Amino acid sequence: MSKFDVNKIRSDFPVFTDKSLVYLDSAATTQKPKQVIDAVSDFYSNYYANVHRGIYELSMKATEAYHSARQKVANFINSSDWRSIVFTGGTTESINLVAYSWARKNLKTGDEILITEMEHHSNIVPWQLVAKETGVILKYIPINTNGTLDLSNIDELLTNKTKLVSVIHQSNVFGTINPIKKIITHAKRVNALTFIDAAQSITHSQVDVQDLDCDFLAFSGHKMLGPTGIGVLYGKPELLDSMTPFMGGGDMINSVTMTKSTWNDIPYKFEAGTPNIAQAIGLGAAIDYINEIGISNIHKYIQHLLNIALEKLRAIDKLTIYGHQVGESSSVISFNLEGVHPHDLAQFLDQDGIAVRAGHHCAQPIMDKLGVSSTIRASFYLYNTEKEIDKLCANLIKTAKFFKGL
Ligand code: 7TS
Repeated sequence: MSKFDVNKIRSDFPVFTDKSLVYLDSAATTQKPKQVIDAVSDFYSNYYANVHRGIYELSMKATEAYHSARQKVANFINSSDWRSIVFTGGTTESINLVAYSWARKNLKTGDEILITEMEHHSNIVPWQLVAKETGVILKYIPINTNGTLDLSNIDELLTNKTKLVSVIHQSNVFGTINPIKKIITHAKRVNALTFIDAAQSITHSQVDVQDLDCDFLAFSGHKMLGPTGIGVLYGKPELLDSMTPFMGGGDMINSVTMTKSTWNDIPYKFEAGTPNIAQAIGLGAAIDYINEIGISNIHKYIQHLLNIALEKLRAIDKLTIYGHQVGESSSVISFNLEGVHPHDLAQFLDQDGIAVRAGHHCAQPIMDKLGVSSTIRASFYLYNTEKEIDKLCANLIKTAKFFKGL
């Protein structure tokens, strides 16, 4: 870990001037370094204007910065074409865009969409809505209780009726990293399109859309040090080109008459109205920050924290960890402490400044499979420390003792 200086990293995050804060909820959203906050503030303070409109310097500067952010995103996921990057409000909006602009337009009764039981609700509900409206059948790759996908029946689940396979890259509950390349290869055999939900994985792993050869991929800026309100839909340009817009309005048209309109080129066709300019610029700054440290260094550091946390948590009596038994996993640990409701436990931890999430993590099918209503979830990012893991474990032991004594 010699090249990775966590103290220097922490000093970039204004929130950590509060030394008592132990922030272990980065899977929900990450804290922001001053470089991102400053980039957003600089835009609002010094060159704020709308994009794609004015023939004046400020607007041109804003447009340039907005475009540069898009190019940074394209480079970050190794897309060779900036037109493949659609700015959205977040992963949820990216998935809904495809559900509206592609699925509702191209699928018919009896066609099938294949997802997994491991999905976040945002990769379940949009497809349920499509299924309800179109008669499409929604099928699920099952999960094992150890937090992995059960791919043993993938050949039966994929049929010539399967038109889309949409899969979470890294589970926001188990931390499991799914074998998405293998799943994409299977999907291609039946000519299904593929959609990868990279909301968790993008934060610490090299996601390469050319290597994956997926058709769509989505993620959120706020989970990777960027602002809220900005997300990305990657789509293969020819596919995006063939799709009709999700929303109508300014900026997404080529021409408008009283009777009809024609569409702008991609990606603008999918960005109706004034976009989230400041947020996109902030996302660009977040990518610069991540690149400066190096995504592989971030990954190594998170794996180091994960291994320490797993070892220490496993040593705590009556604590059940969900997942992390076989295969690849990262950054997220869900667990329960026998006899303590996760919400009570989260409140106890909060009293000592430890922020963890308690709940179903927008993944109720996983909770059903595990036979629990909720779990505690601790998630790590580049600014967390071994000391914080020690504090978490010490508090868990203290809380367990307290509840035993009741
Ligand atoms: N997909 C995954 C894998 C996620 O973890 C999340 C958010 C989303 C999609 C939705 O992202 P959004 O930015 O559009 O909301 N996950 C979580 C979480 O685990 N706790 O809070 C939000």
